[in-house]
Amino acid sequence: MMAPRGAFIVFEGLDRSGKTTQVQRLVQRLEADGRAVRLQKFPDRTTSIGRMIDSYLQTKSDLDDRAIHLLFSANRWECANAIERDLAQGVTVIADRYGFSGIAFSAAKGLPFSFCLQPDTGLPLPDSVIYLTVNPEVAASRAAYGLERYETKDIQTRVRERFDEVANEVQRRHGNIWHTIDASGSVDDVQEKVWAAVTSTLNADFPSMGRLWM
Ligand code: DGP
Repeated sequence: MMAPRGAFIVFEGLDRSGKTTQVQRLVQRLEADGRAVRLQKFPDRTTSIGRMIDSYLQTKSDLDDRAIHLLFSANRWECANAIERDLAQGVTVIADRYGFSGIAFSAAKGLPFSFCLQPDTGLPLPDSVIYLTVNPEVAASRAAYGLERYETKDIQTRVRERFDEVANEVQRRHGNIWHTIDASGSVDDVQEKVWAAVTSTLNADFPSMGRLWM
């Protein structure tokens, strides 16, 4: 008999929402539970496309808004086969960001929503999206805010508004896969909420692999 496929769980959130800490803790907890897990960070800055993105984010280079949007998407596509392969082998794949950030950040800069969706159409569809919200004042007061291109309160406020539109679009096209979690509390409190959302996904019968925006 074929092993059941792994779950694909995506984390999204504003910068400094504590997303990376939560993702690392979740991976450790799933491993302690005996699951095969792989963490996939986006942007994946290790590839040659990823290095161009890294240089852009660190404001070492400038790029047209559409060009950088397409590079972020290309960076997801170059990792898509490995994600599908792992899922098929029963590995749980956790992504720290995915195409939903791409839309929220690029739409916040003024690109049309329909343009932003297009290049990601057909990517592996997550079984669950965990979106960590935190109000922009709380985010701004957390450590190391302001080091990269998008880390200003003004941009984060606009990104937050765009994420609400993205959540609506996901609901409309893909049903109830989006979980919004308030991440203003302590790391432990947030972790418990994340764990509840993740275990409800893992315990459900997830369908065969879907395609984003299709
Ligand atoms: P991180 O490595 O998680 O700190 O994310 C890097 C930054 O890049 C963060 O400010 C969010 C932004 N970002 C992530 N994905 C995309 C994308 O697809 N498009 C755009 N424009 N920005 C993105």
